[in-house]
Amino acid sequence: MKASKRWKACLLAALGALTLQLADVGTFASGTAAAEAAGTTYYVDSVSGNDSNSGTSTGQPWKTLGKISSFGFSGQLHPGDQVLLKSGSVWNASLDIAFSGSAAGQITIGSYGGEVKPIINGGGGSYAVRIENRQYITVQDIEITNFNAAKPNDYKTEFHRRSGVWVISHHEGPMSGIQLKDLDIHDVAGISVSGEDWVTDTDGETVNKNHNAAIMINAWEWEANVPADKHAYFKDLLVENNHIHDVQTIGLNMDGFANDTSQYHQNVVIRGNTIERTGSDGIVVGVAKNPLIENNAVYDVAINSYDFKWIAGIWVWKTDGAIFRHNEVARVHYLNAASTDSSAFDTDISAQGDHVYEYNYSHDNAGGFVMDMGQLQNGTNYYRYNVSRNDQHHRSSGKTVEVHDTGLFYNNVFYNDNGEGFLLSDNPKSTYINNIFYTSQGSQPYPASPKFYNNDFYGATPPSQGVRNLNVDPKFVAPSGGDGMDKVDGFKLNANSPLIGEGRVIAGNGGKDFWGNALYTGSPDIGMFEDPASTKNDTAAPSAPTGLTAQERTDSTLKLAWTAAENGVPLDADIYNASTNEKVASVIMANSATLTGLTADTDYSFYVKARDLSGNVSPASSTLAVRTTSASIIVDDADAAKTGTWTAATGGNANGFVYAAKGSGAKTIQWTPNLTNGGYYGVYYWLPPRASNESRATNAVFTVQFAGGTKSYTVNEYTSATGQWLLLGNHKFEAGTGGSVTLSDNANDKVVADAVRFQYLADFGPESMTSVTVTPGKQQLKTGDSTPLSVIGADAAGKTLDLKTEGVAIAYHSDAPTIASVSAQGVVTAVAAGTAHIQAVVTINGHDIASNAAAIIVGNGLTVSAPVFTNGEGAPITTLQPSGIVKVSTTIVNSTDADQGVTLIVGVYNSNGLLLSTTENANVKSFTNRTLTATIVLPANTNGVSIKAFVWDGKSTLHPLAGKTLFPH
Ligand SMILES: [Ca+2]
Ligand SMILES: [Ca+2]
Ligand SMILES: [Ca+2]
Repeated sequence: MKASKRWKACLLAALGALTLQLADVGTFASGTAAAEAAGTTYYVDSVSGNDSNSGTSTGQPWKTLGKISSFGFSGQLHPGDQVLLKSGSVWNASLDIAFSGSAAGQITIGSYGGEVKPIINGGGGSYAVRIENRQYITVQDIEITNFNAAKPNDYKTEFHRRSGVWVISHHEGPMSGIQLKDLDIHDVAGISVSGEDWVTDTDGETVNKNHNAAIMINAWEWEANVPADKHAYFKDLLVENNHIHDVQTIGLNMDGFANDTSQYHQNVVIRGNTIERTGSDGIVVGVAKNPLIENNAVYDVAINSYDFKWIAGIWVWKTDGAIFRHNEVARVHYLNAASTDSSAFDTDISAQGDHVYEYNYSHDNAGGFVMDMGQLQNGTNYYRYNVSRNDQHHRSSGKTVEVHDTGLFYNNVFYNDNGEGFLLSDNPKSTYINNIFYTSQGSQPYPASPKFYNNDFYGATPPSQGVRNLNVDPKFVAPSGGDGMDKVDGFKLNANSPLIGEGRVIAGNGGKDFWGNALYTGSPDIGMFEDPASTKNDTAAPSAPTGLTAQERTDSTLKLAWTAAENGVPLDADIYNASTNEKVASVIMANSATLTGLTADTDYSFYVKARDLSGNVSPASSTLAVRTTSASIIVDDADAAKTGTWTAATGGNANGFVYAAKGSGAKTIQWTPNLTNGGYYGVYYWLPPRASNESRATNAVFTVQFAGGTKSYTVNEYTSATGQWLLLGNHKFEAGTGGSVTLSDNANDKVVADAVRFQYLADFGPESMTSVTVTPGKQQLKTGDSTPLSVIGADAAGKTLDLKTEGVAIAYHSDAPTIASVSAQGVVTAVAAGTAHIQAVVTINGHDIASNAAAIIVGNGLTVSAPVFTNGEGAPITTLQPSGIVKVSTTIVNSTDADQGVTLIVGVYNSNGLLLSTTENANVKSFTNRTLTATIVLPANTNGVSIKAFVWDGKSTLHPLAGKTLFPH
């Protein structure tokens, strides 16, 4: 018996459970600037200025950017000073900001003399404006470009490291107080064509697209031993109200190198920027602690590239917490399956802590609303009060929501009226509450693993595995589309919406809806709108839960079950330890919970209180007294009886383990427990981890001697060996030493022997079973596929047991073996097209129990006809007309819906084989023939242009269509 384990409550409800640890959004300083210091103002005029002037009046302006740099570099600019560039001036030069303000005051570079911003054309160098190892600098109200006017398209054929504003820090300690505001940055012709591929630029440096941005913020270190106070990062950095457009680069990219979060960028605010028509990503923030990214509008991301990869609208990596709010992201582009990503938002690699996405408007993005990399440590991605409108799922995974991290989605609107529907990741760590899913795709398939509570699924059948998911018209005010946050107003609910007052209380919810209405008015509403005028309110507490019982007991766990409902809906519940009145577990909308970490052979008592959707708490249930079972009994190899010589090895479960070379049965080891009480036990074997070069038997035979018989289990000690308890089977034993487990050296290679564990299961075993079910009850296979079936027994109370692991006889029968055959072990093989049924007959206590007949539908998979090319009127075409319309049609025969998600993709290529554009068609999801048609608009110049059609089966690689695939040919 283990000494008192830590009291831990683990939640496991019949329908899934969740601990709601909701993000509490902190308040952020707004890119804190230095204190205001009175300073001198200098003026610069590219037309009438003269560097010999004093610069201190509009009548005595300087002329060049070089004068600013040299004047500042020689220490003549001071905190509080301003250097203003005259409206209408143009400099074909770069500006090096070689000076710093201080905590006493910023040095500001700005403009004067009119509304038109002065222009700095960088001319194709690595930057137009650079701030290197400087701080307390504000740059504002300037128009900035950076391209080579003599070769404006050189970015297509050459590689240049080019940014508009380049802020760098290296080896000089943290740099504070950089502010970039109201800049107009465009025509920055950097590297956008190579995705994440590394290329050698014109200076011989190895770079990729991530080194180029309209605003590039770098912290670098290239030496191993940097003094502690010299690590490079930024503090109090503000990028606000800039207009970045028509660039061949990322819009804004902030990177860094630190691994220690104390050297992450701090107090970073990216606010109010408009970013349009970029070469790759919109906004990327890396290596930052709690960056705030708010009120930005990002449109047509990556439209200026023809070879991008892994891009997204706004995303973060290696962040320790982040907030994205009130941002609009629209039309993030996508080229083909290789370009992937293309989502609006992304929590990317090496992130940790809570990331909050709230009040954002995502629409018409090719790769969907959001993705993550499944690497988030010690945190949750929270998505609340956002809208995703007509986001698509053109990415390698084919998902609108591509998530692997722990994520909680609540009170969002997913709206789709373009027939694409939503495809959500089948992620068991995702929970959806109070969301509206509105789709025109009637056969919407929702995944099985996420937890769905109290959402509205309109336009398609709600997922069956959820709890209280509605299927009603939400009655939006007037959902429309288009750019601008005001276009979201149509997703408010009409006063007669059936979703008002039907939501579920969420604690720590941020306090307001998308429009700033307080949470909650009366009972919560479903969706992103909390109607401030609603009067619907539930203030009545539910009745006390009834029927509290211990459904399952082990030596360390108890599964409690009860009944508590309001209007037929299971309620939230809190489980209390009755002797301390401490809350030990909570569940969402479920009537059971499994408590873990308990002590064996110990008395406990519990009561339960229920909470309704509005948070009203019931009286306590009656108290349940319950005792955990005896501890499991472990017999180590050291205590087992051996014949022959076994060799000792270190490691394993306890006191090392032993092994024997392959033999013919002369060497045996027998583990014999001394059981204090009779009954059913789970018999487990500890398989020590296998060294990578170690050979082991794949057919070690373990024989269990139980009350009334023996059963042998073949264990693959080679491939299964990661160091874990493996269940051999559940068997009945008498009290005492009559039972045992035996292993011999009669195997195909070395056998290893460590510990055996007997886990008491109480009075529960095969003879309790009254019904048998073969699962899955229906499945579709392609000819040649093989798949194992499960055989599950259930007793009258609904407790289940996997009978394939029991010592019971199971006979399988196929009613059409020429279509689907079944082996003695219950493995089905699809032989030919058609439908067969498989039944299992289980013999228990001398009588037979027959299972359901599981349907096996066998098909031949996918066949595709040759494509037909016609013009807009349906007539066959022989030439490609400039700007003409081409329709491409093909017929798909999809013999099983295991191939669902078949897509026709048509690409237009130039004479060099470069993809100019693609068009995709909706999916095929039926068994029958289906014609797909894609419409292409040709470019104005069709010299050398060709069209190629593909079929994407949603699973592996692109399949070119059979037959005539290229036009012209
Ligand atoms: Ca309400
Ligand atoms: Ca109530
Ligand atoms: Ca051992």
